[in-house]
Amino acid sequence: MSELTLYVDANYDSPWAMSAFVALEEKQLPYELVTRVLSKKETFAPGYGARTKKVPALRRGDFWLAESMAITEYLAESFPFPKHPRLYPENLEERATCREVQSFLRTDLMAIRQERPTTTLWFARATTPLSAEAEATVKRLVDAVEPLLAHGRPTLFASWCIADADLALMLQRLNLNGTALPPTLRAYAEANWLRPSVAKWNALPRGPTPV
Ligand SMILES: N[C@@H](CCC(=O)N[C@@H](CS)C(=O)NCC(=O)O)C(=O)O
Repeated sequence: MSELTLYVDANYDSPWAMSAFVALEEKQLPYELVTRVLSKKETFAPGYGARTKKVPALRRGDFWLAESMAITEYLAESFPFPKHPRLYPENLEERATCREVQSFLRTDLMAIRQERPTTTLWFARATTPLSAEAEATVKRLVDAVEPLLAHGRPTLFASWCIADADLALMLQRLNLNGTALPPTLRAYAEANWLRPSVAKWNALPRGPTPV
């Protein structure tokens, strides 16, 4: 049995599960991927040790950890650079900004998250236009991150960090559903969608509809 087990949703459409998965892939760690069917409340079954009863959860022996940012920070500290690739920038301010972007994506932008759920990335696309509130939220997102990407690189900073995967997913909610983004943001989202760790998540076997 591998030392690390990552529990994710059986639809592979949790953005937070994707973040933890990408972190393990980027760290090049061996791990076992286990799914739970959320609609069947499988995270509430006996034996599922995550305090939050949510995915993602990381198990390392008897130690269980939920919350995607806690997981990615734990992986960063447990398997540090230079033996393992970085998840967070070396520079203090860049590292703080990486966490700022991660936190913003997790705690805000609800109108985008509700009207462009992640099922529209991996199952059927959205069929209704964005509400005025969602349009305003798109503007706030674009205004927040466009200056960070004005350099035109496919990464927020000189090297990739975990916030790149998280931000690309948020932007793809819009791009893949036909909302026009500034060209730099669109190119950034599409480049990150093809990054091997993210592409591996995208290629996981999903049924035709969510379970
Ligand atoms: N803040 C958490 C959010 C985790 C979360 O909301 N997971 C959802 C799937 S996206 C879940 O497990 N839902 C099952 C439930 O609430 O019963 C994180 O970043 O990991």
